[in-house]
Order: sequence, then C-alpha cells, then structure tokens
Amino acid sequence: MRRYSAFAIAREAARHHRGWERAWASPEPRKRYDVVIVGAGGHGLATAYWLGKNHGITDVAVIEKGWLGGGNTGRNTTIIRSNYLQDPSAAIYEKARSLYETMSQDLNMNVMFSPRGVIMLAQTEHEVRGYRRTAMANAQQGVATEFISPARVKELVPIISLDGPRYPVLGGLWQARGGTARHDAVAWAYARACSAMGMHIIQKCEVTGVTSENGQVTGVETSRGHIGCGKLGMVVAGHAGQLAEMAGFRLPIEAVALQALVSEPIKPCMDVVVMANTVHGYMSQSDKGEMVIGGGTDGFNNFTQRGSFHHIEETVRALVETFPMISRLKMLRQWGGIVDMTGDRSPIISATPLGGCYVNCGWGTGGFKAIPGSGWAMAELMAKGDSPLARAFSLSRFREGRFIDESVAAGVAH
Ligand code: FAD
Ligand code: PYC
Repeated sequence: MRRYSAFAIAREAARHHRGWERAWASPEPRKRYDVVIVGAGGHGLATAYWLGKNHGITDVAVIEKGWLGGGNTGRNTTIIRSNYLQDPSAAIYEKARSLYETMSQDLNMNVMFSPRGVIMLAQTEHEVRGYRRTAMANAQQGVATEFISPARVKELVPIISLDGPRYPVLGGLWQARGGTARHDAVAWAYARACSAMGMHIIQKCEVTGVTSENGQVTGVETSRGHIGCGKLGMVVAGHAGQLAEMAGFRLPIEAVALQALVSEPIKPCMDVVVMANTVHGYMSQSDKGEMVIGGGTDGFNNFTQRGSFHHIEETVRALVETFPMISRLKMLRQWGGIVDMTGDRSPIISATPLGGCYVNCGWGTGGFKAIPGSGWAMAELMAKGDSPLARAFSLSRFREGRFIDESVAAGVAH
C-alpha cells in the first residue's frame, strides 16, 4: 500500500492524478479462509483489522451483501462520546474514543476526527440528576466529563434558546473530547488497511446460510457459492437476527429504523454537538456547513432504510424550539438505517451456541462511536476465546440477569 502524504498529493497533482492505486482490492472469493467476517460495516472491518494487527491473523475474508459502509456505518450522524454510566460501557466506549484520536495517523487516511465537544442537554430535574450521576461515575472511570450550567451551555452554543416553550435548559453533560468523524472514511480507512494486509473484502456477496458439522461452524453459503472457514464472525447490525437464525440460534434483539436528515449548507454557526434528549433531537454542523440532524427510532419493527414525514415533523419541531434560527433552513435529504436494539441498550460481543461462531451486534442507535474499540474486543475474543473488554457483553448476561442498562446514555428515544 502506498502511503498517503502531502508529498503524494503534490506528486499526483503534477501527473494529473494518474498514479493513484485503488484503495482496496476486489478479489474473487477463495474456497476457504481461516476467518470469515460477515458484514463490511465499521464493526466488521475493524474486527478484521485488529485480527491482523494485534493477533497476526490475516487469512480473513469480510463478506458484504451490498457495498462496504453502506449500512448504518454510512448512515449515522457520527457522534462520538464515551459518557456512559456503567463501568463495562465506559471502558469500551472510552477505548474506542481514544483510538479515534489517532485513527487518521494509525490508518494513514484522514477520517476527519473532530473532537469539538458534545453536550447532552438536561431539560428536566430528572435529567439533571441523571447527568450529575453520570459525571460522577465518569470521574471514577477516568472519562473526562462535567455537568455544566445553563450559562456555560449558552457560551458554548450561542444559537441555543435556554427558555424553550416546553422545557428550559437546566444544564448539560459536557464531554470536551467527544466529537464527530467522517463515517465513510472510517469504513474506507479500515478496508484499505485490511486489504493491504492481504485480507479479502468481498462486496455484493450475500450470506444466505451457515454450515456446520458436529456443532462446529464450517462455513457460509453465499450468493457466490460456499465459503469455508475455521471461525465465523457475524457483524451485521440490524440483520443479526436473520444471521443467527441461519446459524441455528436466536438473539434477544429487535430491528428498527432510525432516521436522520440534513439541511442545506450554511455558514458556521455551531461548533459543538448538541443532543436535546427530552424534546428529542440532536444536531451538529458538518464541515460542508450542513446541519446534521437526528431523531428517535420508529415505534415498530421494520427494515426500511428510508425517512418518513412524521419523523421530520417531530424532530424539526424539537430542534426549532431549541434553536429557533433553524426554522428558516431548508432540509435537503432524509434517510434511515436499521439498528439492532437489545433490551438493556448495550451491545452483544460473544461466543454463540455454535462452536467457532461469534457475534457482535446490539449497538443499536449508538455504535459508530464504538467501532475501533468494538473491533479490538471482537478480534481478541475470536483470536483468544476471551477479551476483558467484551466479557460483560456476552450473551449469557440475558440468561443470568446481568443487564448493563444504558437506556439513558443511549440518548436516543426508543
Ligand atoms: P452496519 O454498518 O450496518 O454494517 C453491517 C453490514 O452487514 C451492512 O453493510 C449490511 O449490508 C451487511 N449485511 C447484513 N446482512 C448481510 C448478509 N446476509 N450477508 C452479507 N452482508 C450482510 N452511532 C453513534 O455512535 N453516533 C451517532 O451519531 C449515530 N447516529 C446514527 C444515526 C442513524 C440515522 C443511524 C441509522 C444509526 C446511528 N448510529 C450512531 C448507530 C451506528 O450507525 C451503528 O451502531 C453502527 O454503524 C453499526 O455498525 P455495524 O458495522 O455494526 O453495522
Ligand atoms: O449515540 O450519541 C449517540 C447518537 C446520537 C445520535 C444517534 N446516536
């Protein structure tokens, strides 16, 4: 893989950009790999990357039914933070956040990580108590957050209205090192690094079945034939239930659509990320100037990757009362992604009842921020059979009642 650098840009500019090589190869699938990962979203690609980087396992194929990053990874609103309440969550999300800090250098691709700061507004007494509690827990966990006053909120976000018609702003949970990154670039950067290690990324190849012998996985049936493997990682977000069914077990998970929209670009007006979870809407400004806006999940299970009018109405209404100036903005695009919700709003990173088959899912509305840490933990679990970061997130927690309740930290209405 040739390194991207200022020198490379200058060299290619001088020769009319004819020397760039493809970022990743598109090989024909082989008959067998040591490891097959299903799903070329951020979590699947990061798992493959860390398998190679940390464990020296490079005979790996990542199989994707569409195009890489075309699932939730390329559809999310890119908020990165680690201000969760429970210890296992803070550990994995903070690991991920810290890996984002150096991702552009580590993967030699600019993922535009922007640690601009994230505020979760407190608009009820209940939220004030909840976020104060989180700030205290975060202090114990080594995660830098603080509860800030309404005056400090206004200082950070001059366009905010503190006295909304329904709920005043009573303060906020502020994480100064939270922020955003360019979602596609995260997928592309991992794909490029995996390809450079000799791994195969196979797009437009749908997994339609899982094969096994004597309780041990042997491979997957795909739209391009059978592909054998020693170990299988299922990392397909909203489609985790279907994949599990193919492998002969059930997951405690539901698929629902989560929607987002984006406005026309305007001059810079807000340089932090704001989540207003009581009225329900969140907003940041992209580098192009668009306001990136999201709301809650659909109230019913579905697989539509589209937007709907009632969501625009609810979400924009919430944001107009928080930021009155956006009432004059035109909205450009709206879309949806299929998120994978568990009952405790925490992910599953686990071995499964089928030998050699592992699952990583359940990131729900909040897994973009977790991509590098999740891949790290999943790779360790697949390579060694155990990972300290993943241990609490095993499937056994649902049987044993060890739930990791993060419904408040998820910050998105479900
Ligand atoms: P995906 O990116 O969905 O990848 C799974 C892949 O598996 C897909 O590409 C799919 O095509 C493939 N696949 C499925 N079935 C098969 C099959 N049978 N064979 C082969 N391939 C298959 N998180 C945050 O942290 N911050 C946010 O601000 C945020 N905002 C969001 C906003 C929206 C609108 C949405 C939808 C999500 C948001 N999220 C956010 C959540 C985040 O996007 C997801 O948790 C994360 O991207 C999941 O990544 P993934 O790699 O697990 O899944
Ligand atoms: O997890 O921070 C988050 C988030 C924001 C919007 C959707 N998810």
